[in-house]
Amino acid sequence: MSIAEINISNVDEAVTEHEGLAELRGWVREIAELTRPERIVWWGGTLAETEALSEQLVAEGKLIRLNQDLRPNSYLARSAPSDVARVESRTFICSENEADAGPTNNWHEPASMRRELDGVFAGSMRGRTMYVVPFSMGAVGGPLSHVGVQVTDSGYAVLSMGIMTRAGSEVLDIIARGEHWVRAVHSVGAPLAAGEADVAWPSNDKKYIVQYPETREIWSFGSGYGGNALLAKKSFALRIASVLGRDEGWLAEHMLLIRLISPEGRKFHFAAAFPSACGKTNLAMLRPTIPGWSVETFGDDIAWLRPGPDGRLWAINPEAGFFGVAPGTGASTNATAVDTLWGNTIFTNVGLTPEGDVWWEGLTDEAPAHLTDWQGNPWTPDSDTPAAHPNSRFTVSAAQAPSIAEDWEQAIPLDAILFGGRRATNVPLVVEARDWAHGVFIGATVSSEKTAAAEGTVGELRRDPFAMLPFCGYNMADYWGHWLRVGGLLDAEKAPGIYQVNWFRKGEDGGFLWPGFGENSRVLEWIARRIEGSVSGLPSAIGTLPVPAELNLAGLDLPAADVEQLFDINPASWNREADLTEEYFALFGDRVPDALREELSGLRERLGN
Ligand code: GTP
Ligand code: SPV
Ligand code: MN
Repeated sequence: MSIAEINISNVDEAVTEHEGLAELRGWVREIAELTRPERIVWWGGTLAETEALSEQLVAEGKLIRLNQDLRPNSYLARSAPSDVARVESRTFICSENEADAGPTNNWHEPASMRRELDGVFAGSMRGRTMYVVPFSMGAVGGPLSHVGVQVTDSGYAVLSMGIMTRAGSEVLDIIARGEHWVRAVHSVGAPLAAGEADVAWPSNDKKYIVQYPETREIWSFGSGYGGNALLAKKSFALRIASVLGRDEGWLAEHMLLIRLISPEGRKFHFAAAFPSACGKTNLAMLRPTIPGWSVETFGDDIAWLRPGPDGRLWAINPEAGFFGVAPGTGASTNATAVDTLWGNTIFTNVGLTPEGDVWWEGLTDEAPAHLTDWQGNPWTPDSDTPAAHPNSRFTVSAAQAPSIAEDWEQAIPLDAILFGGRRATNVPLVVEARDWAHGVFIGATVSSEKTAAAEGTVGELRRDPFAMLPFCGYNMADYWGHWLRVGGLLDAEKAPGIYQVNWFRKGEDGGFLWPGFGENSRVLEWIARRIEGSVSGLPSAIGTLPVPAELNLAGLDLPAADVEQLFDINPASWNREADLTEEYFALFGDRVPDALREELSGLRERLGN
C-alpha cells in the first residue's frame, strides 16, 4: 500500500491552511507510513466529534453506555485483564548516556531502541484508525503551558485525552506559530487483518513505554491503560517535562495543588507529592472537618512549578481532568469526588449494577446484592474477588468538581510543599523541614509501600523520592541537585515551607492510627499556622514537630496513646533508616549533591549516633 492510498478523511481546515503545520503533517505521514492505519482522523476536540466517537465505541462494544437517567453521558470500559496499570518494568528512559537515566530508570540505548521499535510499530495500526490529537498542557497559550501531539489507534485514549488535556484544533494555532511541540506515538499493538473481528480492549502482551529525553519524544506500544496510553500525562507532563524543567530552570512534579482558606479568610497554597494511590486526589478534594476552614481544588496529580520574578515559587496544574482511583472513593471519604462523577465520566474496570450504574468497593457501605464485576462476570458480596479492580479509575473533567477554584487555570504562589507516602511505621503524622535543603533531603529519602497503581507486589516498601520514582526522566540524583538549585532561585523568606506527612501509620492492632481524609484538615491547619507564625514547634532529630496542645484535635475521639504513637520518633529505627539512606545514596555515587550527604550526617548527629 502506498501512502497516497491512505484516506486522510477528515483533515482539519486549519491543517491545510497553515504553512506552519508542514512539519506536523510530515511527521504524521511518516508515522502512518510506518504503522499503516486504514485512515487518519485529525481530532478537532468538538462536542460533536466526542459524541460521535463515543457512539462508535459503544457500537463496537468498547464502551458500555451507563443508564442515562442515573449517570448521564457516562461510559464503562473494561480492559483486558493483563492491561490494568502502568508497567514500570517496560518503561524506558532512552538517553544517549546511561548515567543520565540513572540507576532508578530502565535505560536502553536510543539508536538500538529506535531500530527495535521500528520493527514493533511496523504495520501495528493496520485495520485501525489513527487519530491525531494535538493537546496543550496548561491553558492554551498560557505562559507556563507546553503543547504536544499524540497519534493513537485507541478511540478510548482519544476520549480520555479529550478530558485530561485541552485537546483539539485550537492547539494547532500554537504549533503553527512555531512553538516547540512534543511528539507522542501510541499504538495498542493489535493490527486487524482484513475482515478480522476486533475485541473490546485491544492490547498486546509485549509492551513498551519509551521516552527519548534528548529529542523529547514518546513511543508507547501494547497498552491502552492510563499512564501507559494517555501520553500527555506521565510520559510528557512528568518524564519529558522534568527534563525540560531541568534545562529551563523549573520543576515538573507528581503533586496535587490546593488552596486552603482559614476562618479569617487568609489563603494558603499547598502542593503535595504522594506516590501513586497514596492520597493526592483525596487531599485535592478535601472537605475540612474543622469549622471555618475550606479547601479549593487546583489539581490532583501533576504540577509544574517555576520561580517567579518575585522570588516566590509559582505552580500550575497542566492537566484538565482527573484520572482518579475509584476504590475507596465514597461519601464518607471523598464526597466531593462522588459529586464530581454525576455524569460526563468514563469509568474503567469498575462494577456494573443491574440498573446500569457503576459500583466499586467503598462507594457505599453496603454492596449491591449482585452486579457484574470489572471482567464482566456475575458478582455478589460473597464473591472472593473484588467487584472493581483495585486500580480501577474514573476520568472526569476537573471543571466539574464542585470544589474547583474559580481561578484554577491560573498559576498560584506556593506557601508549602508536602511530601508523603504510606508508612506503617516510623514516619510521624507531620514534621516540618528546617530549611529548603532539609526539605529536599526529606523528599529525596521518601519510601512508601507499593500500591495497585503499577504492576508488582502491593505493600512492599520501596524508595520513591519526591513520589517521582517512575516518572523522573533523568538521573534522580541530578534531579535532587536541580531541586537545590531551584531553591537557590527563590527568595529565602518567600520560599514555600516543606513538610512530611503520613496518614498511614499503623497501631499494634494493624489499623490506621489516624482517621485521615477530612480529618487531614487538622494537619493542614497546623501547617498554615506555622506559615503565619502563630504556633510554635518542637525541634526533634528529624525536623520540627507540633507542640501537642497546638495540633487541633478538638472533637476527635483519638486516644492519647494513639496521638503519642503518631508522633513517636524511635532513634534506633531512625538510625536504621539513616543506614538504608546511606546505602540508597551509594547507588548514585558522586552524583548525590554534597548538601544531601551533609543532611544525612546532620540527621545522624541529632539522632545521637
Ligand atoms: P494516583 O492517581 O495513582 O496518583 O493516586 P492518588 O495519590 O491520587 O491517590 P488517591 O487520592 O486516589 O487515594 C488512593 C487510595 O488511598 C484510595 O483508596 C483512598 O481511599 C486512600 N486514601 C486517601 N487518603 C487517605 C487517608 O487520608 N487515609 C487513608 N487511610 N486512606 C486514604
Ligand atoms: C499514577 O499511577 O500515579 C496515576 C495513574 O496517576 S496513571 O495515569 O496510570 O499513571
Ligand atoms: Mn499519579
